[in-house]
Amino acid sequence: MRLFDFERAPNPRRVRIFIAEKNLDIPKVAVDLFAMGQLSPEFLAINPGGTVPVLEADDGTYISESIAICRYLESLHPEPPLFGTDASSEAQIWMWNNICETEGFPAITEILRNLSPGFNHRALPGKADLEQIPALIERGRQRAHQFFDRVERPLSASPFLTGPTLSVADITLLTIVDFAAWIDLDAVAGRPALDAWQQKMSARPSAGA
Ligand SMILES: N[C@@H](CCC(=O)N[C@@H](CS)C(=O)NCC(=O)O)C(=O)O
Repeated sequence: MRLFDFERAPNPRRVRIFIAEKNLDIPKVAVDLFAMGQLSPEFLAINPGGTVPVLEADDGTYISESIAICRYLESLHPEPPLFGTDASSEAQIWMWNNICETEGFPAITEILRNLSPGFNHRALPGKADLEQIPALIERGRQRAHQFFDRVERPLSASPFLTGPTLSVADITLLTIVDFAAWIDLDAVAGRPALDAWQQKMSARPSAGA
């Protein structure tokens, strides 16, 4: 088993944190996004979407999408459970993870990719030559604040996003909160529950993975 990884990028970090919480040791293959390694013919043969992370399973199949990699590892290594233990907890975890993936991550990505000169003509991942759209920066900021406001309520009510124990949804959220700092968006300012939760999450050894 091998993980195609890039140390600086938030989605691979999600999987590395998950692996650390599971106490697993999976060899890594670095794909240098700064050198456009994700668009090399060799890597595109592995993942035509041109994104990391990708897990090469022991049966030779390739799994892209962070949540799919995490779910695969959960099946192989159920302890500690990070996808819930019954119908209700599983549903809450998938619900919040999906909210993070569809509302949180895209908001920050939208700002970064339309703001940073490094993403000029690469406004979306992949090979397409796409212009930046400056109007999406402000829209992304509004979307991001709306998202961080939304997670403040469950974090005010329980220690973790979906209840008393850590789940994959917390891992996804931590990477989004830390990713927001890349575009100078302070996610925790004025959100005391998110602030306390981020400090707690950042103190876990897995956060450094
Ligand atoms: N939905 C994918 C997103 C993967 C993704 O966007 N990865 C970024 C790094 S965080 C990437 O590889 N970007 C390549 C590019 O921008 O060309 C997942 O969950 O893993």
